[in-house]
This record gives sequence, structure tokens and C-alpha cells, in this order.
Amino acid sequence: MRTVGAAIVTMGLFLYAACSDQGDAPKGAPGAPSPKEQVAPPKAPAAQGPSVAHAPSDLPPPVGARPPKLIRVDLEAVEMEGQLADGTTYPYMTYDGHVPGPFIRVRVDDTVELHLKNRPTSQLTHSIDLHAVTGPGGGSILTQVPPGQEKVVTFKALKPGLFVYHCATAMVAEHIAGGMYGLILVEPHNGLAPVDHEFYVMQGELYTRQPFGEYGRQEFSRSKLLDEAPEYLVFNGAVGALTTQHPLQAKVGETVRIFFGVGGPNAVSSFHIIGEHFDRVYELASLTSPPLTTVQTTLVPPGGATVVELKLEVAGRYLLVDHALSRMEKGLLGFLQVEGPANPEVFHEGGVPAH
Ligand SMILES: [Cu+2]
Repeated sequence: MRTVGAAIVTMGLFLYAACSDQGDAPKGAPGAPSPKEQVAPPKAPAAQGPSVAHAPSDLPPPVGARPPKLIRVDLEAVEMEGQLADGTTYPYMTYDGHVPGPFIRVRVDDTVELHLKNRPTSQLTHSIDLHAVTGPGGGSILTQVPPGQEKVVTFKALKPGLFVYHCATAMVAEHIAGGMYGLILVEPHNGLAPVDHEFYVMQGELYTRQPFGEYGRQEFSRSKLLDEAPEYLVFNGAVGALTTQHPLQAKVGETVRIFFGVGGPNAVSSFHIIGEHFDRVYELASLTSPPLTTVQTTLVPPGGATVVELKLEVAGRYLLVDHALSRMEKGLLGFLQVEGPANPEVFHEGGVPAH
């Protein structure tokens, strides 16, 4: 067995723990291969598949202040062998070929006509339950769609907030673990305050029969799912999605808003950015309550979300994590890359210069 996403995890750990000496260097850090890595050859050849990672900057622009209207949303259920990690693929279930699925953005009192297609090559029925819906099953009862067919449901977005959507076809947890989740933002009347960058990030788990880090095509493990013992935890669908593939990028002085959700299906996230604070947290993604201010870590349950905002003061690389940090070893890491001039008044190496 190799270590995983080794490059990715190592990058994060190296930056986080760069001052560790060799004696207590984290496993996977440069110069510290574990005995296991040295002796165990890969059990399977490397596998390649298309990327499923949803770029965090890929979301619609703000709705802002406009009257309510009818919005048509088209989604397609796509089953695909996608890239889970370097040399490793997994039989994903997705909306539109990416994890998470498309970011849906409407305003309160909009009417949404949602068309869900299921690709003819699919093996399974799929559906959608949107937590923004007021109605039985959140839409899932009316949208159970077999391969090659289409179902349509219409709902009025009565409540503002950031809501999870997910497949709700049995076994629901298996479809969610396969990648069938996303977020729908229902903006309040007059929208949200403008920021320089908005990002879309979701956390999920994968349950593979093979241990974390194996090369080759992975298979779903029902028993690990039922035991809630994931081999992988990831942001935006895959190991490396928000590090090597699509790091979040901004500049010193800019403001950032992150729409963060947990598809799960099971693990609660202790969402944190190492080296930063959330200036505002719309806890549990409530947009009708005042935000919390200056928060270090915020809890996000499966099937839940949060909206966090921060202003960037110091250039450098910041790490998006679940502060249950064992999960970083299973792939759960993202980068926020901040460019700009140094700000030694706030942060610098060494002591205070003589004066
Ligand atoms: Cu499904």
C-alpha cells in the first residue's frame, strides 16, 4: 500500500508542521517514509478516470434585488468511473458529472421547475430531495427516475437559506456517498452583501472495500458504510480537488464568502481554516438570524450547511480542514492561496526588530 494522495497530504502537513524535526515528523512528511511504505508494493495498477471535482469558483453570480420569477433547473444523474485520488478511481454517482452537483441559486419566493434526467447508460434509479422544498420527500417522491427517463417537480422557495440537496433513492446513504449531493442557495429579499470572492465547498465520505491509498478501481463497501467507517473523506469529491486541482485563490485585502455544506452521508464537520478566522458565520446556514462573529471552528452536520465570511490580511497558503484532523490523512484538505504584499505588523518571522 502506498500513502495516499501522498503528495497532497504531505504538502498540507509539511506546511502545517514544517518545524517538526525528523524525530516527530508526521507520517508522510518529507524524509520520513513509514516502514509500511518502504516494503509494501502497490497491489493494483494505477487507474485513470475523468475528474469529478467541482471547481469551488464555479457558481452562479448573485441574484440580488429582483422580483420573484420562474426558474427552470435541469439536472442529469450520471454514473461514472471518476478519479478519486492519484492512480485511483471510484464508481461515482453524480449530478451532471461533478461532486458536488451544480450550485443552484434562486431568491426567496422564486418558483423552481426542476427537471431531473437519468442518463440512459445508468444502472440505477435516482432522485432529488432538496432541503429548500416545502413538500413531501423534498421532491424525492416525485422524482424517482429510471435510466433514460426524466421527471419534473415544481416548488416555490418559501424560506431563505443555504440548503443541501441529495439523491434519495435506496440505499440513500450509498447514493450520497457516491457523490449525489449539492447546495441550493435561496437568497433573502435583496440578496447578500457583496464580497470579492464566493466559493462553493462540500465535504463527503467514500466507503471503499480497499484501504485508503490503494491504486486501481475501487469498489463500494456496504459494510463500511453501515459501520460509518469511511476510507476517504474529501472536499469537492476527490483527494486533491481543492489542492492540486482547484485551490481557492484570493488577494490580501479581499473579502471571501464560502458556501460550505456536508453531503456526508454520516460525518459531522468541524470546519476550520488553519491560520484564519471566520469574521462572520451564518450558523447552520440560517440567513434570517444575525451571524456569529470571530469564530475559529464551526460545526456542520450531514445534510446541513454554513455560510462563512472572512477578510484576508496576510499573504500565504491557508488550509481548509475538518479539525477532526485524522481526516486529513484520508484526503480531507483544501488550500486557500492568498497573494499580496507581506504584512509584518500582523505576522512575520522572528522577533520584534530593535527600536
Ligand atoms: Cu441516486
